[in-house]
Amino acid sequence: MLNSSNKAVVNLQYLDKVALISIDYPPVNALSQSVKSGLLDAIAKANNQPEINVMIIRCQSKTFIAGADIKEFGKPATEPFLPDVLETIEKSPKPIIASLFGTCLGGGFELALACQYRIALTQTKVGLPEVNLGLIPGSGGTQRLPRIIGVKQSLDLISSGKSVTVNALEKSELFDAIYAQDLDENTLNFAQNLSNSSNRISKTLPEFMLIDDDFDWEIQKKSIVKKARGSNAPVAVYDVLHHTHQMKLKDGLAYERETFLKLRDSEQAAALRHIFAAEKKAAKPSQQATALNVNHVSVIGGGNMGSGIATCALLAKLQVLLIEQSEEALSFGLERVRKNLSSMVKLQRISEQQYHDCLAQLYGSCDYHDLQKSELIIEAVFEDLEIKKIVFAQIDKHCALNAILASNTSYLDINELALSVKQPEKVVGLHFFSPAHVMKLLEVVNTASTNAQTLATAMALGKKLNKIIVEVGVCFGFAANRTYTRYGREIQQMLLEGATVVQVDNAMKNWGMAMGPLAVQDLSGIEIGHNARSTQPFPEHDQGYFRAAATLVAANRLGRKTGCGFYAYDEQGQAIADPTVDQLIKEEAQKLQIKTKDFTDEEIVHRALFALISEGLTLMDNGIVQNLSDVDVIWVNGYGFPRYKGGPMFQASLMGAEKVKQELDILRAQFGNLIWPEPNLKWLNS
Ligand code: T1G
Repeated sequence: MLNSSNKAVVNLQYLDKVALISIDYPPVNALSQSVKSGLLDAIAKANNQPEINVMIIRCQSKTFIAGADIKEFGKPATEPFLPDVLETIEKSPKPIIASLFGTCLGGGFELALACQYRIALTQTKVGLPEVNLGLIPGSGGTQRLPRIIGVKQSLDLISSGKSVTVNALEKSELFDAIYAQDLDENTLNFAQNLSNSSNRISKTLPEFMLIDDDFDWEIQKKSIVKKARGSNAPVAVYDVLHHTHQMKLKDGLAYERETFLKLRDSEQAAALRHIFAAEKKAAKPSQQATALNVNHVSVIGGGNMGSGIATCALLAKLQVLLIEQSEEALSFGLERVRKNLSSMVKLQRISEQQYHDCLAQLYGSCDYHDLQKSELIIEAVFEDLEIKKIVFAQIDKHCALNAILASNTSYLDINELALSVKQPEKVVGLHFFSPAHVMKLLEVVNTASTNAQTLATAMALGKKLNKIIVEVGVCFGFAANRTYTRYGREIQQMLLEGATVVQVDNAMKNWGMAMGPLAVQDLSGIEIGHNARSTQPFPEHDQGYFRAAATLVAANRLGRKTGCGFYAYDEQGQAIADPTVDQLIKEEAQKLQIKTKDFTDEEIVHRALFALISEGLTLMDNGIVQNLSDVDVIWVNGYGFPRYKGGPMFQASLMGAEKVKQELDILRAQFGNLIWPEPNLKWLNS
C-alpha cells in the first residue's frame, strides 16, 4: 500500500521464520486507510507463507501508532474499518507481537490489545484518549482492556483519557516483556524464541471482563459524571462498560461500536476535533526560521509570576538562574520555587527524584553579570513600563550577544520596550498565565521588531515548556486579556442592568464555564484589572464601564484576599451570596440612570458569548491573531471555556455568519456601534 507520495506505508520483510511488518507513516504512524489496508495485506501474506511462524507489528520513526488518523475524521469512512482489521489480527492463526514505543494511543493501543503479545520500551506511553475527541474507543478498547487489566483501572484510564507509562501497568498481564533499550533486537529475539517453541499458540482473552468483588458501579458513576462536567464521552464510557460487562466479547464490541458511531456524529465531538486542530495550528509561528537551542534561561524577578516561570522551566529540564534585587528578595524567590515544586510532589504530579533533579538545576544571583550563560532571559518584574525599561537596559548590558530578551508583561506596549535595547529584533513577549507552572496557555507576543528566529525560538521554548502556544500581536492586553476585558465589561454591564451576582455566575457555570466570572474576579483580586484599566483613558461612550468593579474597589472589597468581594466568605473560605453587593451595584446604576430589568440565564450567556465573538472578529481585523480559532484556543486553555463547546468562535461558526450578523445587529441597535462594532463576516466565512 502506497501513500500519496508513492512510498510504501507498510513494509513486509521476512527474517528467518519471523515476518516483520513495519509501518512508516509520519508523523505519528496514524491508522490511515492506507495503513489499515497495508496491514491486512501484509498479515494475509505472512499467514500464507508456510515457513513463517510469528509476526511482529512495529513502526518506523518516533512512535508506535498514535491512533486513528484524525485527518480522516469528518469524512465518510472507507473500508477497511479498524474493528475488522483488529478482528483479523486477533484471529490470526500465527501469533502477532506488537512492539511498542513512543505514544501508543487510541486505535494504536487498541491494535496492540488485539495482538496476542505486547512488548514495550520502558518509557512508552499507552492510553485511550478518545474522550478528548468526544468519542469512546471504537475498536475494542472498552472490551479488551477490562479483560486484561480489569474494569476498575480500565474505567479510570478510558474515562479520563489519560495516558500512562508502561511501568504503571507493569504488574498487569498487559505486557509480555518490557525492555529499557534495543526494542527491535529484543522483540526479534522474543519472536524467534516463540517461533522455536512448541507452545506457539495464539493467546485468547478471558470470556468476560475482570471485576474486583468490592467494585461499586454507582460510586464510579457518580465520580465520572462529576468530573465530566457536561462532557458526554466519559459518561458514555461508563455506560458501555456497565452495559456490556457480562456480555461475550462479540456482543460487547457491537455495543461499543454503536455508541462510538453515535458520538462521532455529535456536536461535542466536532467541537473537540476543532480545538485539537486549532491548537496545532496556533502552535505554528507565522514566519519560518530555525529555532535557537535554549538550555539555560534566566528569570528576572522572583515574585509569583517569576517563580512560577522558573518552576515551569525547571520542569522542562532547563537550567534556571533567578535574579533578584537583594539577597532577601532572592531567598524569597528561591523559596517560592521550592514550594511550587514540593506542592507538585504532594499532588503526585512529580516524583521526589524529579523534585531534587529540578532543584539541582536552579540557582540564584543578584548580579546581572551572571546572565552571560543564558540563551533566553525572561523579565517578570512589576507591571510598569518605566521599571521594565530599566530592567531591560540592565539585561541588555550584561547578556550574551545572541540572547533573546522576553517580557512577561500582560498589558504593556512591548513595541516600545523593544526599542529600549540594542537589538529590538531579539525581543519577544512571553505572556504566562498565573500560576505559570500550572496554567497551560502561553501567549507569544510577536512585536513590530521581533525577527523570525526570535519568534521561532520563543515558540519552540513554549512547546518545550509543555504549553499551549498562541502567537499574538501587540495591543493593550494582547489577545487574551483583551477578549477577557470585553467579556468582563459585558458581565459588569449586565450587573448594572439588573442581573445579580449569583445569577450571572450560575448562568455561566451551568452553561459550562469552569467558574463564574465574578467568583474568578474574587479569586484573582478585583483591583488587578481595575489598576490595569486605570492606565488607559476612560471610554467616555461607555459610562458604566466596569463601574461595579470600581464600586467594590472603592469599598475595599477586593475579593478573597480582603475577605469579601462580589461574595462574602465564611470561615472555611466558602463563598456566600451577599445582598449588599447587589444593593451597591443597584445604587451605582441609579446614579448612571441605567434602567434595570429581569434577566434570563439565556440572555446572560448570549450577551457574554457575543461580546467574545465580536471582539474575536475585531482581533482578526486588527491582525492581532493569525487564525480566528486562536481565540478558541485562548478561551479553552486560559479561561475555562468548556472544551466540548469548542470555544466562542466555534460557537459562532455553528450559528453561521448570517445569524451572527443578525444578533450583533440587534445588540448594536440597542447599545450603539462603539460597543458592538459592525462585524467583518469574512472571517467567519473563511
Ligand atoms: N492522526 C493524525 N495526525 C496526528 C494524530 C492523529 N491521531 N496525532 C497527532 N497527529 C499529528 C499532529 O496534527 C501534528 O501534525 C503531528 O502529528 C505531531 O503532533 C478508533 C477513534 C501523538 C502524543 O488522540 O496526543 O484512535 O501539526 O505536535 O507533541 O478508537 O499529537 O505537524 O502537521 O502533537 O510529539 C486517538 C492525538 C485518536 C492522539 C504527539 N489518538 N495526538 O505529540 O507532537 S482517536 C489521539 C497526540 C482513535 C479509535 C479512535 C499527540 C502525540 P502537524 P504533535 P507531539
